[in-house]
Amino acid sequence: MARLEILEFPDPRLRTKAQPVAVVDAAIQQLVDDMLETMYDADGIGLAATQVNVHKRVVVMDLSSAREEPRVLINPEIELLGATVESQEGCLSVPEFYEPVTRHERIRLEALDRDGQPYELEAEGLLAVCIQHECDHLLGKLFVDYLSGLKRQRIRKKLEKRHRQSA
Ligand code: K2U
Ligand code: ZN
Repeated sequence: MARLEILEFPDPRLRTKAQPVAVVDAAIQQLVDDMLETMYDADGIGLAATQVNVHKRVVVMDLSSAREEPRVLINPEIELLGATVESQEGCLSVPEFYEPVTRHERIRLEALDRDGQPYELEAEGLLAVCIQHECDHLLGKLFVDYLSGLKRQRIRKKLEKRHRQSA
């Protein structure tokens, strides 16, 4: 297992569109395991492969309080259902910033699990929000893209300054 580096906004690599996984082999399973270790270490409830500079359609999540219920989404496809709802979002790639984002309150998900087996589920609440947030990452989209240009620029400037100071 390995902890991977998480890219931070405005790193342009976060804008890369992920490619579908052709075969769920040992290399993909190792990526899943490394992403889970990285997500748990960063206290996140989700992580997309894009965030660790791997441009494949792979997402891991764990919304359980005990942090013992990992979810693996390979080649996820979602159908947006229900009304829209606004909730506070953060992102491991936009650390320490939280802003309201509007998402669909319910979604239907089709994906492959860590063994390459297909599954589907309907999700609502935080699980639905997180799945939409992670699938946006695979399209090179960040939650700051839903904010005003002024708010996005303010966040970008603050993170660029923090990156310069820690260089
Ligand atoms: O993609 C990521 O950076 C992981 C996010 C997932 C997430 C974003 C928005 C709403 C729900 C999940 C991180 O886990 S951000 C930290 C966090 C933790 C709990 C609830 C909200 C945000
Ligand atoms: Zn994120």
